[in-house]
Amino acid sequence: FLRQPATVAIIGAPQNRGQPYIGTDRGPALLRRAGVREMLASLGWRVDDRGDCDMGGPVEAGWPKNAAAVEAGSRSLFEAAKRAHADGCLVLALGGDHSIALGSVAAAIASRPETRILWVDAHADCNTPETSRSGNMHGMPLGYLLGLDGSMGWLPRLDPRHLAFVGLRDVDPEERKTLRRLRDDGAFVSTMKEVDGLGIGGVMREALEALGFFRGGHHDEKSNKNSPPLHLSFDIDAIDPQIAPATGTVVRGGLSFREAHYVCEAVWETGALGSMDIVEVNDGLTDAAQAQETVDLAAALVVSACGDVIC
Ligand code: Z70
Ligand code: MN
Ligand code: MN
Ligand code: MN
Repeated sequence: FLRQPATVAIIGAPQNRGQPYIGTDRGPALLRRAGVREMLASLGWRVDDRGDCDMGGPVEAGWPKNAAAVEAGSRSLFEAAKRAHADGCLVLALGGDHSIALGSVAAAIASRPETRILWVDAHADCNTPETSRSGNMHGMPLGYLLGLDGSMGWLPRLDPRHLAFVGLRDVDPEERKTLRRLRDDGAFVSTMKEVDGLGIGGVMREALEALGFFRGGHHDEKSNKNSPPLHLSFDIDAIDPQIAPATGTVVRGGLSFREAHYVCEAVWETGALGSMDIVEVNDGLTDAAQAQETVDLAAALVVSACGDVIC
């Protein structure tokens, strides 16, 4: 594993079937138009844009909703992302709704089983078809990946000890029970309460330490030389809706602009970033200026996680 692969592979995953709104499917195009590729290139990355995966499949009734389209789309991302990992790339998945993490996280784990997952989200996304009240599969990727539902036989299993949550604040009753069990099984679970109590610096330090990254202060990336890779799954709704309003499930009290950037900067400083998702941007739900602000922030966060440090 190259600690800082010289090539970032960009894979679009224009999925909207994991949630109720049209518009998340435009995420990859919006992020490209916002200049993600150019900004990464200006940081010194070789940018290998591998285009968009087929997220196909019709809207379907049934439970969970659109199960066939979500599973097929995630499997096509799974295959494309595995190829990019095998090529030694940093793998960047542009969503699409958060159901695409079924593919991107699975590919990271299948490629390197010790991969750690940092899940930055207002939501815990650990429902199953049984616990979900909505039937929307963007609320279930971790449920499937953790093996809480066994119906997707192609998925590798995520070990809860390899998972950390940051930014939680809108968690269903059944998910709260699941989170307590996951925490007992070694997951790092934090909410906005911990951001308030410890500051984002303290939360990220604890989260990354729990995942086995640096022990002695976060500018010491040498201490992570032999660490496993880190996958960052960033749901834009982790950020406060005053700053990132263009998303389907807005929940007040989210990360500030600076906190969101800090999360990405701390991820970069591990020296271990192997893959990243940016998901749930939807330009169809706000006015154009709000949509552009959200898109531009999403693009900036990707670049931040990929090493946009001042000095
Ligand atoms: C709720 C559900 C969710 C994202 C909303 C919401 C899930 N827990 N996930 N927005 N990204 O429907 O399962
Ligand atoms: Mn999510
Ligand atoms: Mn392990
Ligand atoms: Mn969310």
